[in-house]
Amino acid sequence: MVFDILTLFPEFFSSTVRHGVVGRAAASGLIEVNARSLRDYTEDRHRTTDDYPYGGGHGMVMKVEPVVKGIEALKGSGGPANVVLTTPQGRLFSQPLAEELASKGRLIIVCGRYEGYDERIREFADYEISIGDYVLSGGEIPALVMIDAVSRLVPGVLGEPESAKSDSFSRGLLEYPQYTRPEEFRGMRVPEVLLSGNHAEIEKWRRKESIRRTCLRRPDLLEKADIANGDRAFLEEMIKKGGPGSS
Ligand code: 4H7
Repeated sequence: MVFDILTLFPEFFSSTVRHGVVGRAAASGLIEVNARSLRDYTEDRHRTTDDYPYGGGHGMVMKVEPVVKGIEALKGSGGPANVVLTTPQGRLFSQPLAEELASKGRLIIVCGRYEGYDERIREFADYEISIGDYVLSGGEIPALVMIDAVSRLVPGVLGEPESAKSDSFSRGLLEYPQYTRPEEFRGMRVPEVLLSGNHAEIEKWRRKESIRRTCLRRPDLLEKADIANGDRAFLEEMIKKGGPGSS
């Protein structure tokens, strides 16, 4: 999977690509992250990437030529690529969208800055994506979010293919509670079932806790979640009994 980033701040990306899961994926060649400066695609002496808005108003607008020249230069080398614009006006990023992007093989991600894009830039994009309903000062953090979420889905990046599948949002449910040593901390004990060594019971407990937690914190997720028949009975029981915490 190749990520080509067009940004005013290429240094933003260098440390991410050296750490953790994404870092190891890059080191082993499973992913590649290339950050290019938009200034490389300017042609004026001052390497200008912004300009005043037509019609007036405050702030500056990202110029069309450097972005489009950058996209075209990158498209002209390497394999076919899909172009992603980071923008608060885009489609909301989600696990299914991460899966779709992971199937593309190569993404060119444009990081917006200033007060936004010259509208004509949108013509050159396949996707406009927002990572959530809040305002950021640039598209670099959204790009990093997408790189992380998409890289995890590239075969071989997480040990076994199972690890990505069992991840919380992949099944549409929140994760079950986890514990590690010690068995007791300030009077708070690890649930007995987790110490029992009974793997079938542990599995059942985890599924139930996953559903309980989702019901309690993100009931909106339950409509789309893939819940097996046996678990559906538990969910119904929990709703009847007056909601989470009662079973
Ligand atoms: C493109 C267009 C993404 C990029 C406008 C980017 C939030 C998100 C940006 C803007 C982003 C997200 C310019 C809008 C500055 C906000 C104060 C960069 N913010 N900006 N304005 N939710 N900002 O994905």
